[in-house]
Amino acid sequence: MLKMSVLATFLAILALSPAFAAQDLCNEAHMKQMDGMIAKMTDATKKKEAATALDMSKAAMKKGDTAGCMKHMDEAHKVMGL
Ligand SMILES: [Cu+2]
Repeated sequence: MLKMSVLATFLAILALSPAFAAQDLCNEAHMKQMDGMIAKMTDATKKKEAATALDMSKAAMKKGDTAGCMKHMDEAHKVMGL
């Protein structure tokens, strides 16, 4: 039961946190945040996978392709277990 309430709290924080609102994820600040989170990953394979997805997300962001940016960002998040 404790595990469930921790998860529920975590999800509530994600939902409420402006940093994790979908429309706010494709920006330099969040990219920096992602870089930091990926740098802390311990699984080398997943780390590389997440970094690759994030690179594609950054490339899409530079082109002004928010949908593409979100798509690759989502991939990176999934690899990171978010
Ligand atoms: Cu992200």
